[in-house]
Amino acid sequence: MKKIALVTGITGQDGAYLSKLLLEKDYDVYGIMRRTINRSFENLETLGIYDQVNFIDGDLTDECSLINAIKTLRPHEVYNLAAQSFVGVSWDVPILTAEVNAIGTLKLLNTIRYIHPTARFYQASTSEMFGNSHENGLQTEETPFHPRSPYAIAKLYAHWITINHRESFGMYAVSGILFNHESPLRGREFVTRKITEGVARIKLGIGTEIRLGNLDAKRDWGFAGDYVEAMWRMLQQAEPEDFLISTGETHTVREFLDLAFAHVGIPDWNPYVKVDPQFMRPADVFALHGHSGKAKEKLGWEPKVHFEELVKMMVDADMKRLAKKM
Ligand code: NAP
Ligand code: G4F
Repeated sequence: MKKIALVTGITGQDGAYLSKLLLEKDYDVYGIMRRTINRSFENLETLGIYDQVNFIDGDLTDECSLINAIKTLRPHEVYNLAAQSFVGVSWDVPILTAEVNAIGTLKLLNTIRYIHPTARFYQASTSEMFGNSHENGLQTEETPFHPRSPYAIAKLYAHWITINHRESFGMYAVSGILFNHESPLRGREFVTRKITEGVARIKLGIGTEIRLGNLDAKRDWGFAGDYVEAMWRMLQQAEPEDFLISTGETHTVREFLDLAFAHVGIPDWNPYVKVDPQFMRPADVFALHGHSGKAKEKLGWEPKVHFEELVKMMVDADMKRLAKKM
């Protein structure tokens, strides 16, 4: 019999890559999908799997829909990827962010606890929970948390309530503390995609500038396709444990700009990039740099795609997509 996986956030970047991986591993894949006027299946279509996954109407804030999904499917594995995932907007919609990211996670865990407690549960935690906290420049599973945005604070609640369900009720519930991971499917408001799309537009003559905020921020950027493999491995262990997932390399936004512009033959990006205060955050996280030694040792997981290759992959994808429309 095929294993059943339920993925919240199936239409997002990670939801699409994870669904592809699970289908390759012969799972029946179901996704909880919000009702909107124009449903976005773009990511699933881009990966060519739209017609291979199944959808259940629901929303993380609506407990009835979660009960329906868990009761109907009785899934072997539940991946909770749904979130208001944009840090920048979380100061503008802090209550929504808390209701989806924090209380939504509690509702899902609680539903599993009462209806189908043997389901294995993955929570999409984040390096944003560390804020500016580090140990000699690095973050590990042991680094203290100090969240600096409504997004990260809500995610920290979800992280601890996941651990609490494991410790209190013996559930197989784990949290993956994932550092930034990107791809051609990345949402357009995130800095990497904003840059690669902007570079492609400039190169094709349909754009003139990119407006950005803090160019000195440093992130540990990996490839989403690699990171979903780590999520799946976390649910295949003998004992439930939390893991940090990162590349171990950190780069500034400036370095991302250097590589992206150089890849299309523009050596100096200064004339095209404007710093705009509207993209500065009330409290930014200045540098993220993860050490994923535990994941390497226990999950046998390592990133395959490195920074330069990731930047080129994203620029090439945006060039191809936009050129087709011209
Ligand atoms: P994403 O592309 O923004 O996708 C978010 C998904 O959540 C979308 O499918 C969205 O559905 C869904 N969603 C939002 N609110 C919902 C609600 N109330 N009920 C049900 N679904 C809802 O995010 P991602 O980059 O794939 O990230 C996946 C998860 O990992 C998120 O929880 C994010 O916070 C976390 N994370 C991401 C990274 C990263 O670097 N990508 C790093 C660490 C942790 P719609 O299509 O309807 O909007
Ligand atoms: O691309 P970002 O918006 O990603 P951020 O804030 O690191 O969050 C992403 O990664 C987290 C994992 O660490 C996830 F939990 C979260 O869901 C999301 O996927 O910003 C990255 C950096 C920030 O320091 C920001 O201030 O880039 C800086 N930046 C500079 N100019 C900008 C811009 N960010 C955005 N989005 N837009 C700009 O114009």
